[in-house]
Amino acid sequence: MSEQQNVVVVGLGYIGLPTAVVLANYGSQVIGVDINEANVARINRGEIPFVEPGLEEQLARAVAEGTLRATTEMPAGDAYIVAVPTPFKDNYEGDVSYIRAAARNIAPQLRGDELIILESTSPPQTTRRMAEYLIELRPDLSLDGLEGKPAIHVAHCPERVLPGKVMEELITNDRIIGGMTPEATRRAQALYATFCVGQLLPTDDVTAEMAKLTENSFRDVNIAFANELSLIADRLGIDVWELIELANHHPRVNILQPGPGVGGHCIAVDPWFIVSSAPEQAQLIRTAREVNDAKPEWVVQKVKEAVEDKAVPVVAALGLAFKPDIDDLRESPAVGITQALARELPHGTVLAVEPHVADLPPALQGLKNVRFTEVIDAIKRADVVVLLVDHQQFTKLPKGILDGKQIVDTKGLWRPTRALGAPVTGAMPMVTAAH
Ligand code: SAJ
Repeated sequence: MSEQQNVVVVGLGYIGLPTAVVLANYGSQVIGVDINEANVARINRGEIPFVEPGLEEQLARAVAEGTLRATTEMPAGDAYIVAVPTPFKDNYEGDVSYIRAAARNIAPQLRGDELIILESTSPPQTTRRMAEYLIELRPDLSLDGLEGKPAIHVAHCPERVLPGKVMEELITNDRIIGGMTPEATRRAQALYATFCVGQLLPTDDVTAEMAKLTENSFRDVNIAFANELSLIADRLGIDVWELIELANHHPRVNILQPGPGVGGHCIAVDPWFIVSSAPEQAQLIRTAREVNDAKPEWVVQKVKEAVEDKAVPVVAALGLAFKPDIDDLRESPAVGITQALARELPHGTVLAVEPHVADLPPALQGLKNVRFTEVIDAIKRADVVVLLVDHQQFTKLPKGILDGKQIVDTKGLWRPTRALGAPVTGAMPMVTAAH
């Protein structure tokens, strides 16, 4: 693949940096661009600005071999990969301002014949709008090579890697390659083929955008189903985890797990891009988002009910991360629940436990009645223990430590196990008086 040796990666975050590193180690000459000067300096020293297994060694190698360098100034290149954030605005529409800013910086560098790939998860038709914006800024170029104007080749190739396994999944995952033209698809396939051993599935740009959003919406809708079941089961006084386990014995049923809500920066965000692009049609996807977003408040109410008779309640909130066994607290329902408990129980104390971080996150710092506490100490002091994340650590508690405590177990981690098929011995409501 000689025609695209100079690759510019725009945005050196959780996706852009690993992508730049992998490209550099698989034969491309890569320049990474980011507005964060401190991170650019760090990367040029071979140091990573965030934790991702395997990234540091590979970055150090690319920097040492001179195949990757970082800068704050947009250079010229044969191919550009845009991997900038696409958050959502207050009205749930996708905020594409970082993509437009990237396009504004790329436009003056173009000579014609470049490949420009958008990797950021984006609302449908964003790639198209980015391409039109580039042509607006550079009317001497075109998207089709007609009228004697040199063409630029634009594609959407969404990232689908799982945080924590990025370096592996970048190489092994299949990829969707959505070119605006067959030539753009062909060139993007050739670029990803330099490092990706998965299938490179050709399609158009809008289908590629929707495929990424659809994957995360599928998961969101299925988690919402589990979360709704947890509310129904609680009302009926049955154990939702047993219910799901039994239903999943059906050969065509595979229900996900309920929890305190859906966190992270993908699944709780991406479905809104579909909803805002087709609000009348996206009924189920919207409702699923609402069901999942309402779950934290339901958990807060359960804790409040459990401490009703306590003049000065002490609540141990176990876990702050957005999923088990990681240190990532972004968009975590556990943080929101802990914050709400502190607000709604001003006369009480919330003992926040998170074994994967060194201190309380900014959202909880400065709250007078929240204390960052070690797990055993927190449980011993608490009237109510609310389990928010099913970290490994919380499965290995000393025997009897939960005796006499009120428990709100949002992950079913401490439910008494009952052999399937054994007679039902009693309902296991969400809140129990003792364990
Ligand atoms: N969750 C549940 N119940 C479940 C499964 C998950 O409540 O049965 C919760 C988790 O606790 C967490 C949230 O959902 O709060 C999301 O976690 P996750 O592990 O489902 O997904 P993410 O956000 O870490 O990564 C997802 C992945 N997408 C899919 O699995 C379809 C990943 O492959 C994507 O690359 C990533 O989003 C992304 O960047 O879009």
